[in-house]
Amino acid sequence: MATSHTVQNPFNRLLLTGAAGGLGKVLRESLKPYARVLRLSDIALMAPAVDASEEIQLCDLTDKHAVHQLVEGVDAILHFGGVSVERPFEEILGPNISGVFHIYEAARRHGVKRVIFASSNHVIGFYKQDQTLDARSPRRPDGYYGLSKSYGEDMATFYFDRYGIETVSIRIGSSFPEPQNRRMLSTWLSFADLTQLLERSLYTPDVGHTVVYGASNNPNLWWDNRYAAHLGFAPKDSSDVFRDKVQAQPMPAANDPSMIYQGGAFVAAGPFGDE
Ligand code: NAI
Ligand code: 15L
Repeated sequence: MATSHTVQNPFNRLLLTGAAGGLGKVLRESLKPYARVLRLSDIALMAPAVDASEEIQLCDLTDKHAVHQLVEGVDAILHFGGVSVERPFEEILGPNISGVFHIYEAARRHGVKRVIFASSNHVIGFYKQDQTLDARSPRRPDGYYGLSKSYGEDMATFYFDRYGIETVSIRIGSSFPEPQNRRMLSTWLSFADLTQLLERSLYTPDVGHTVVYGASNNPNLWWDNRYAAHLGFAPKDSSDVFRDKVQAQPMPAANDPSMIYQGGAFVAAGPFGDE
């Protein structure tokens, strides 16, 4: 993705967790204009820093002390690290639940005023695909992963109410190079639109705790961003250009969860631990 444009007020130092992951690798490039220094962190190894504009700091989100060291000296946090799919509760607990607590506690102790939280559509995954939701629709998590993101959103509300730390929680739909199936024709978020949404989330003043759905300008959207209008997010891409390619795939059965629920196959994962 092109990153050549100049930003008037880049942050001095931004922290990106999950930097070795699928989105992390993309954001490592696309966030460059927004910070003099991008601190890149993950539990997994990643490519070394290219120059002084990057800092690599390996960190396990379950390690409170390490997270406190990680957050020192940053102006804002883009929290993308953690388990990103449905897994047994015990695997999610440390990285996603303790991890998000460690991030907010470290933000409080180091005076960081803004967090961008990579939440997920799986906080509302049990709604049917013919329903339109906004940020005030009651959450209906579709598994332990969705529950952990729901908890992260509550953590964000608490840290704003109690300590004034602002958050934009982005309920990302499906952010991949292309929509991979029929469901993603509704949920797809292009990398360029994700970057625009992060830019708006970093620079918009007085966001409190804002919840925004992260989807491109797709036909047949299930999500209404009326309560995040102050962000000024205006997605430019659309899944429509991939429609023919996706619709050439075999049609799933009518009772397949991917055809019924907003969370798709996640609603049918598990139970775990019965084997
Ligand atoms: P990913 O699984 O590729 O990246 C997540 C990264 O977190 C990995 O590099 C992993 O090593 C790291 N991580 C896991 N446990 C950790 C720990 N204990 N300590 C430190 N780092 C740890 O996922 P992806 O697709 O890049 O997603 C990034 C974020 O966005 C995740 O939080 C995910 O839940 C969220 N998201 C992504 C969506 C998408 O469509 N890609 C949709 C909705 C939410
Ligand atoms: C997510 O939350 C996952 O992190 C991602 O891998 C996709 O499964 C996405 O949701 C989705 O719902 O398509």
